Amino acid sequence: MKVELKCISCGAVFPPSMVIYTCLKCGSLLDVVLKLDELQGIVSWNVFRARRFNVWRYRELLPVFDDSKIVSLDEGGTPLVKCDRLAKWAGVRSLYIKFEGANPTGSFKDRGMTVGVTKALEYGARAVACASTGNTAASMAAYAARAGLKAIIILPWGKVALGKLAQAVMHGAEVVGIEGNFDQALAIVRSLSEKHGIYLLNSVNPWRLEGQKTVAYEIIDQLGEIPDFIALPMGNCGNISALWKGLRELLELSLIDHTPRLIGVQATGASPVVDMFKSGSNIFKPVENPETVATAIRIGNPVNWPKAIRALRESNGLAEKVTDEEIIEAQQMIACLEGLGVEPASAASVAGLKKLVEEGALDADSVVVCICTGHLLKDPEQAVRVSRQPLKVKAELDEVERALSYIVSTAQAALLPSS
Ligand code: AN7
Repeated sequence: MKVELKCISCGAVFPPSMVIYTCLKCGSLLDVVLKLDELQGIVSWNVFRARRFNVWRYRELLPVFDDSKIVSLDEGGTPLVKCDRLAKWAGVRSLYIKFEGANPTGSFKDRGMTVGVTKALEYGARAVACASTGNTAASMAAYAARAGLKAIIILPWGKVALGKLAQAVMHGAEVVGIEGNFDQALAIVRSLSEKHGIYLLNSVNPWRLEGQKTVAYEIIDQLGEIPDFIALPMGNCGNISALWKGLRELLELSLIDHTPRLIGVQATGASPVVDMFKSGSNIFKPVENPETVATAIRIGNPVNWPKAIRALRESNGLAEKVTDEEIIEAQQMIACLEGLGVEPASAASVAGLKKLVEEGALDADSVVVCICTGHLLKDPEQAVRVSRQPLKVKAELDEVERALSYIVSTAQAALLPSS
């Protein structure tokens, strides 16, 4: 497969053998560019669908050169769940949730890590590193363990959800918490990686996005049609960049004849990309002290903002920011109306959709896919905090009945013979 690294700003081109993360000429972001004309007529939905449903179903579109080095946990192939009751709540005709919590470590990051950690092995790295709000850390730790690589993680102390921290330490990563936020952690790990020759696995690494783009392939593959909109949360903005790249590749390969519009959602306390997009400005202003209950997207200076703005503009997309209250309400609705457990950041996609419908920015007759990026169990403390607390009573039937008096009488009406 013909592959090159190309700067998104100055167009400079570099060979895939170089271990670089940004343009050597101007410092801007890099795209992995695949020569898709060689694949015309070779790949088709039928070719893909004859294979197992995971990230590697789309092997021809994944720029890995040595199959024997692939590090996989059978990631991807996640459910696309039709959510009729939630659709009604959000105010759209048709709504699907792409449930990324079903990935091996419970988030969409696994799609990127299977490719990213494989690249680390191809390059001959001995250690990998990332800064993280939690999910990247959990995923990298697991894939590094499977690959036999050392994992180094820098995270914002006290701001990473318990489930994610549990994964990172259990998989044997070296974890350092800084007295600072994600943006500071990312700046530190970028220097650390450069100085010590440690392979960097944040989403500034363009190979990781190659794995993450498969969510675009899967949504079309599963739905069998092109949705009007795909909504997702934005943090460091790797996922929206990857999603858009995947969609453009499908278009170039004539596997779709038009692209969906993207909806990028951020939390009000961390919304630099939404603000820039809505203002129509070309000047990016980072948020100094980002804050939100959705700690996964508590990011004020997203490294991939230029790719995110490009994705939103090219797709004729929409952007919205949502409050913590709106995020929590959406999380509860997804859980109670549909039985899907997602973490707060993931619920932001649904909260943003509902808000856009209310504002009249989005046609209620639309077919929408919301990508729910991470599992409820990632942040169990938040889930307990915002939910009705369990009742504690004596171990006696009448005590339990008294506690349940309302619900027991309703259940009785439904099941007891009515004689
Ligand atoms: C559940 O783990 O940035 O816009 O360090 O965990 O691609 O950054 C996590 C991000 C959305 C945002 N949903 O994705 C990290 C990290 C969940 C997330 C995002 C994240 P990007």
